[in-house]
Amino acid sequence: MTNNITNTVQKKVVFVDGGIHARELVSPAAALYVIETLIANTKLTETIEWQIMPMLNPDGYEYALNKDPLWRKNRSKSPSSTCYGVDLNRNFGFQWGGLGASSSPCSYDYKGASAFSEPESRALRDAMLPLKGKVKAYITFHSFGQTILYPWGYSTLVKHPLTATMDTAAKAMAAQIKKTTLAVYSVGNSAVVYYPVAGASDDWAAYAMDIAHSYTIELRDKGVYGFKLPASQILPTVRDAWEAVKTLATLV
Ligand code: 0X9
Ligand code: ZN
Repeated sequence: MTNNITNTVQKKVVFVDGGIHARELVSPAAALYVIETLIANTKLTETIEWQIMPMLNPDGYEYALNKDPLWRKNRSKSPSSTCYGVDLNRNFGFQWGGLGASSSPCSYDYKGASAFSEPESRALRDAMLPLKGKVKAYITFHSFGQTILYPWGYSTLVKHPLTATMDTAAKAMAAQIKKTTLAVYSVGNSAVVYYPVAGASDDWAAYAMDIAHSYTIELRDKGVYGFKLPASQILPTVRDAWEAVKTLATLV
C-alpha cells in the first residue's frame, strides 16, 4: 500500500485534439496554435493540465497533401474490398454502427470492421482513459461550417442530460469569438444542426469518459472556400479556436 501526502492541488484536465479528418487542413493548425499560445500564457497552465493531440490521422493527411486533397479517412486497407480507409469519426465505441455511418469500405464515412478497429481511434481512447474523472472538457477541431456542436450526435431523439450547460458554454465560446475575431459561429446539438452521426469521438468522450463538456468545433469557413481555405484565413481561424478553448477553460 502507498500513502501519498501532497499539497499539490489536482489540476483539471482539458483535452484538445485535431487532425481526425485528412482534408480538414486548418484543424491540426488550430490545435498547434493552442499549444503555442498556452506556452506563452502561463496563467492558464497554473490551474489546468492540457492534453493536446494535434494530429490524429497522420497517414490520411499525408495522402491528402500528396495525392488527393479531399481525402478524409485514414489509410488502412480493408481486407474485404479493394478500398482504403476508415472514417475515424465513426470508429469510436459508443453507439458504433448507428446512423450516419456506412458499412461500405468504399464510402467516405465507413465505420470500420468493429469499434476501435483503427490504431488512430485507439490512440485517442488510450490517451484519454487513464485520465477518467479528471478531464473536465474535450474539444475536437474539424472544418468547415463555423459551428460549435455538442452531444448527443448519434440521434436527434435523445437529449444529453447536460444539454443546457453545454448550450450555455457553447454560446459563451461563440460570443467570445465574435467579440475578438468578428467571425460568426452558430451553436447547437450535433445531430440537429448537422446530421445524426454514430461512433464519433465527441459522443464517446461524453459517454465513456463522463466528460460534462464535449464539443466538436467546425472551424472556418461557411462554405465559400470550404476545405481549401486560403492561407490568409489560417491565422484568423486558429484565433477563433484559441478564443473558444480559452473561454471554455475558464468555465469548467
Ligand atoms: O461528420 C462528422 O464527423 C463531423 N462533420 S465533418 O464535416 N467535419 O465531417 C461532425 C461530427 C459531429 N458529431 C456527432 N454528430 N457526433
Ligand atoms: Zn471532420
